[in-house]
Amino acid sequence: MRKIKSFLLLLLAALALTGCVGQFEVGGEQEESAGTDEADLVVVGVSQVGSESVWRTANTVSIQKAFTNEKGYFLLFSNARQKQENQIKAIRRFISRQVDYIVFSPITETGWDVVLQEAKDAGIPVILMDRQVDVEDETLYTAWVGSDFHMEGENAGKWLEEYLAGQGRQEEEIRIVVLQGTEGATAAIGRTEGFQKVADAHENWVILEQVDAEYTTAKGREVMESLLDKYDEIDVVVSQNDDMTFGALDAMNRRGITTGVEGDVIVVSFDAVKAALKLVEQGVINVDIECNPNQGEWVEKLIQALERGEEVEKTFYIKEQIFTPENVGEYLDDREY
Ligand code: GYE
Repeated sequence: MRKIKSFLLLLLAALALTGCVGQFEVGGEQEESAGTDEADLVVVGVSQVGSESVWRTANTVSIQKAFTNEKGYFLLFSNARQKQENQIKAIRRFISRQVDYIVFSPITETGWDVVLQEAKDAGIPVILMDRQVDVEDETLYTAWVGSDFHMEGENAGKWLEEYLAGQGRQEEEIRIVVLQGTEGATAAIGRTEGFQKVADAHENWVILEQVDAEYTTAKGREVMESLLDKYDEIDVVVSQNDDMTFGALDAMNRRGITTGVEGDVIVVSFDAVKAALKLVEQGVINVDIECNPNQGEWVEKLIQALERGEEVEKTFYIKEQIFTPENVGEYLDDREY
């Protein structure tokens, strides 16, 4: 038995030397890496939140495209499967491996001071992607690349304001439910606050309930079902990502409730992934507030600048837009995710 074990270890070592090992496991967590010798490459450790949504998968693809061996990078990619403790473990592994940069999308905003201090003490720059951290000392990270979630929420509110005005419903009571993303995540906080700001200016808007549906289709369906059990009349569903929207639509369809342009319930969604944009085109979803997942290229540009020894901006907002049945047609064909 022992012989077999040492043979396997030798084999693994030999494969590692020839650069043929495409992925490896450390401390029970799997990290995937491109299969080339890392010696002359810039080593980047990326800790991703999970694979909870279509948006997240597109975000991961953008990272993988940005950090290739051809471009001079050795990428260590770790999927935290929606658990903060897994992200903390991954960051610690990156530190002990002495990577050149740590990139990560923090699942929630709090709880990062200690591990980011460890990265700082090790002299490893940290770049935040997508979501932000709430830390005492802002120097614990170098820069952040992501979306203006507050503006996204506000845009959803402003769109609804105009839409209802167009229907002459400024005086009528408008009953709204909100499916929120992961509690404590920057995207959920910003979208909630931004929408609330507009809602506060309308006495006739009644937010019946805001419920955490974790950014997944399954949870979106479950939460929507319980809201439909509870409230006889819902005029608007605001769903903070497309995956939850798919679940909510399913729950409504099953009860014969129609949605969208011609339907009973107005649906406001976020992300704007291709499958949802098709539903916008069909008039099933009224509006989709874009959140752009293609952040890899921007993170890579930042790292290039840091490699040249340049100063970089602390915050970098990605451009995004709003899709309605009127404009969606011209974007649909080119949508990759
Ligand atoms: O909207 C959702 C994802 O943080 C912007 O997380 C991101 C959100 C995105 O799972 O689909």
